[in-house]
Amino acid sequence: MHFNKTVLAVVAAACMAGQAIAHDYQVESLVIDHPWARAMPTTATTGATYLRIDNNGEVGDRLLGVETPAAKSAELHEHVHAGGLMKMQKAADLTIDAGESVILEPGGYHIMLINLQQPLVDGEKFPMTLRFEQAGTVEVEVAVHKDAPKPKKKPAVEAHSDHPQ
Ligand SMILES: [Cu+2]
Repeated sequence: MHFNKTVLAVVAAACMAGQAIAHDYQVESLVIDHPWARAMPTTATTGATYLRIDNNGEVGDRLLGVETPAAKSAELHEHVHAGGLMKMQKAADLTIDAGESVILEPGGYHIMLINLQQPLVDGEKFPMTLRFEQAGTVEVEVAVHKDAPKPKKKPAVEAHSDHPQ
């Protein structure tokens, strides 16, 4: 009796936590986790979207293109250090190797929204379509936040990049 109650309480807590953070999408062997964009002043014409892609498959994939009704165009950008300055530039595509993860985050890769068609308001969402070479297309909902969400704990595979072997 007492044991059952405890188990139920743990399960309930896990479900609630899952609902609060569940915001991921699966297409073939790719998992796209928590797409979000930073809230911008209503006068802004550009914005940036971030997300994480896990490739749980046996073959690598590439993000080839992005489209969203929220902007006239969406480009994959990367930040590079040039002459002591940080600047961003268009990246041709994004490779997600088999068993690896790629994180688009502030200061790194991001999806640049150019000529916003609607303001990016904190708490709102907009759809975005990602086109992958292998997995095809997937539509995700991008959540608009004022601040970067706390990163989830990283899976063990990412530790491998620290050990070139
Ligand atoms: Cu950019």
